[in-house]
Amino acid sequence: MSRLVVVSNRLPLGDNPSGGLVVALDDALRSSGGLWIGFSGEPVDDPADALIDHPGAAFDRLSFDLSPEDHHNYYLGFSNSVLWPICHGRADLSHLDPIYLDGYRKVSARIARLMVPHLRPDDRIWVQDYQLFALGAELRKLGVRNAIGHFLHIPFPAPAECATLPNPAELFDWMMAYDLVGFQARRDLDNFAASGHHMTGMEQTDENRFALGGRTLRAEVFPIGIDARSFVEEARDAPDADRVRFLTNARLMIGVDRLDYSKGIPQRFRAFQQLLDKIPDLHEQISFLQIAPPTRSGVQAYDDIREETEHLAGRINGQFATLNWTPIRFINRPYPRQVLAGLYRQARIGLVTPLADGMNLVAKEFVAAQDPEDPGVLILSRFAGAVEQMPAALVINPHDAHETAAAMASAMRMSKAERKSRHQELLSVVLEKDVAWWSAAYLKALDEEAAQDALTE
Ligand code: ADQ
Repeated sequence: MSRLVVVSNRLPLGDNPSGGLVVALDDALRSSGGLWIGFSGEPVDDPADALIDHPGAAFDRLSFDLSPEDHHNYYLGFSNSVLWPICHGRADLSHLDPIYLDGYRKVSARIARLMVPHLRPDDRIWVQDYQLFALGAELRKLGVRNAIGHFLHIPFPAPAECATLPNPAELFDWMMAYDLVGFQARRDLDNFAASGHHMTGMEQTDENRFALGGRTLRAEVFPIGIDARSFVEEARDAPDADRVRFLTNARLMIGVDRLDYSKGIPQRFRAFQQLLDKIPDLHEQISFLQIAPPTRSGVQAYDDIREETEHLAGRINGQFATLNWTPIRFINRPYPRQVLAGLYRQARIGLVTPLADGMNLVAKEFVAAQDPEDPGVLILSRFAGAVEQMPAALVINPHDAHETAAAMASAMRMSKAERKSRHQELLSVVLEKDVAWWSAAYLKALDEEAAQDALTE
C-alpha cells in the first residue's frame, strides 16, 4: 500500500497528542504508518534549509523551521489575521497587508521545496487546513504528480465573505491543484460552489465535481469525529478529585473553548446574565464553568476578546454572587483530556455556542462523556458544523441572548426521559462517525481519485 504523508501547520512532538486534529491524524498514521510533516513550533533566527527528522514515534516525523519574520507574516499575519477571521465571517477583524500574503506564498513555496526530496512516487499526500491552502499548487509547480488532498477544518467563506479576501481568484487556483478537497459540512461545500462560481466562473459538473481552467476537482463533505470510545472510557474513569465542588446544590453548566472570538463566549456570558436576571429561582441552582485558554496572543483581536470576557465575568459575578455561590468560574488554562471528560460528565448543560465553527469537537466530547442513564443536555449553536449531524441538541442562535437563556432554563427543567432520548440519538452519531471513520472515508476517496488519475495518464 502506498505511504500516507500528512502535512499540517503544527507537528506534535510531545508523547501525548492532544487537540482534535492532532489526535485524528495520529490515529490515521499509527494504523497505516507514514510520514507527518509540520512546523517545529517556535520561530528560530536561523532556520535550517532542510526538514529535520524526529525519530521515536510510530511513524516518521519531519519538521520545518520558520524565521520570526515568516512566522509573523505567514502564521500570525495571513493565516490568522486574514484567512481565519474571513472564514469565520469576521472580515471586520481582518488586517489586509500585502506583506502577509507575500509571506504566505513564500512559506508555502519553501515548504514544498523542502518536501520534494522526501517524496516517493506513490505517496498519498494529505494537506491540512487553511494555513496550507497554497501548498498543493506549489508542489505541482515543482512537478509533483502524486495524489494530493486537502481537508479544511474551518468554514469555507460564502461569496460576500470571499469577496473580502485580497486574492479570491488565487484561492480557487490553489484549491484546483488538489485531487480531493474535504469540508466539514454541507454548508461549506455549498459555499465553495457558490463562491467559486461567483469569483472565477468555476463550474459544478456533478454533485461533487468542479471544473476551472481545464482542471477538475472532487470536493466532498467528511465531518470530522472524535476518538469516541476512548472518550467514553475516560469520562467513566475520571477521578472524583477533579470534579467541581459547590456549597449550594447547584448544577454545573460547562463551556470549553480556545479563547477565540469565533466561539461566542461573550454572547454566552450575556445569555447567562439574562437567565439570572429573568429567573431569580435559578440563583444558587446553576453555576457556569467556562474553561478557555488564550491562543494566538500578539494578535490584537485575541488580546481584545480576553479583556472583554474577563470584564463581563467580573461584572456578572459582582452583580449576582452570594457568600456561597459564584455564578461564573472563568479559567484561562488548558486541562488534561481526562479532567475535561470528568467535568463534562458532571455537567447538566454543555454550552457550545460559536458564532461560526468548522465542526466543534467539544460538542461531540460532551455527548460521549455523559452517563447514558442520567445525561446532561447539549446546547448547540446553529453555526457549528456539528449541528448538521446533531439536530437532537437544543439548537440556538448564539446572537439571541433570550433564546439562549430560554434553552438554559429548559435544559435545567428537562425530564430525564427527554434527556435520555436526545442523548441516545446524539451518541449514536458520535460513535458511528468517529475519527477513524473520518480518516478512512477521506483516504478512500483520495485513493479513488489516485486510481482515476492513473487510468487517464
Ligand atoms: P478548534 O477551533 O480548536 O478546532 P474544537 O473543534 O472545539 O475547536 O477543538 C478544540 C479541542 O481542544 C477539543 O478537543 C477540546 O477538548 C480541546 N480543548 C479546548 N479547550 C481546552 C482546554 N482548556 N484544555 C484542554 N483541551 C482543550 C478546529 C476548528 C473546529 C474543528 C477542529 C477539528 O475550528 O471547528 O472541529 O479544528 O477539525
